[in-house]
Amino acid sequence: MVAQVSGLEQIALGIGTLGMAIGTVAFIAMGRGESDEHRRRFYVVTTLITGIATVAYLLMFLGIGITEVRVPGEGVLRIYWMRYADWLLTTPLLLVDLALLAGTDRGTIYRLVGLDVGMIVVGAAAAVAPVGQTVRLALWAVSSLFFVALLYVLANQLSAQAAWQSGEVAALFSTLRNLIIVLWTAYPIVWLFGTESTIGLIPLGVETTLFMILDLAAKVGFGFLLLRSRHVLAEVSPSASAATAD
Ligand code: RET
Repeated sequence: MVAQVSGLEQIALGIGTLGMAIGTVAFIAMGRGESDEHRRRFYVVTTLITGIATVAYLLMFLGIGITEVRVPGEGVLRIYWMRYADWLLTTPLLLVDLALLAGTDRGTIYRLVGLDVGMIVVGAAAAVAPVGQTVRLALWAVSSLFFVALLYVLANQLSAQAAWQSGEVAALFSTLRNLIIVLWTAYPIVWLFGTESTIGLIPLGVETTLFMILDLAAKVGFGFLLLRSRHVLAEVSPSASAATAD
């Protein structure tokens, strides 16, 4: 469905498209000449993240990926469902990047990705379902439970496994993990006070701008911090988790 996009929404989506595209080109350039198979995975995964987001942002900018949802008692909401398609693909990849850095085991990766997918799917349902505010808030709470469980795994299992890495790798892991904890926590807050919940303290143009800033920081900012540390990536031990695998 192609919808009219204008004003602040369009400016924010335009900046988002450009920012993601610049990040993608930069990450491709940074990854050129990287021959080590293990290190290449960081470049491939990170480039994929911003590449997918570039397409999602361009489509939203063009008015594709927007739907109108009739909410009982509230009227009609304009919902950017493309966001959730983007997040469904890219948030697991961000977690894979962090897990590769920690040198974690497969079980922990599956646990993280499972919780993440649960969080996004329930969040998407809360946004697009033609249900009233109470059900929307209940689904937001369920999605937030997945999120809290995800943060728990990040702060516990994953951090314990990263502690087996060299000092510089463990320090980069801590920086990126903290960045994720802070930035990702802002999403449910913006959502709650934005239009999807129907609380509507934050109008759609401002909400689109806030998500754009968060998305650029969580993808391009995160990617730069990770990939600029070439010598640190060279120190990552893929098997560091063997001692703690459960
Ligand atoms: C929703 C609403 C329901 C409650 C929760 C949410 C969490 C979303 C998150 C999104 C992260 C997106 C990222 C994008 C990067 O570009 C779905 C907003 C908990 C954490 C990191």
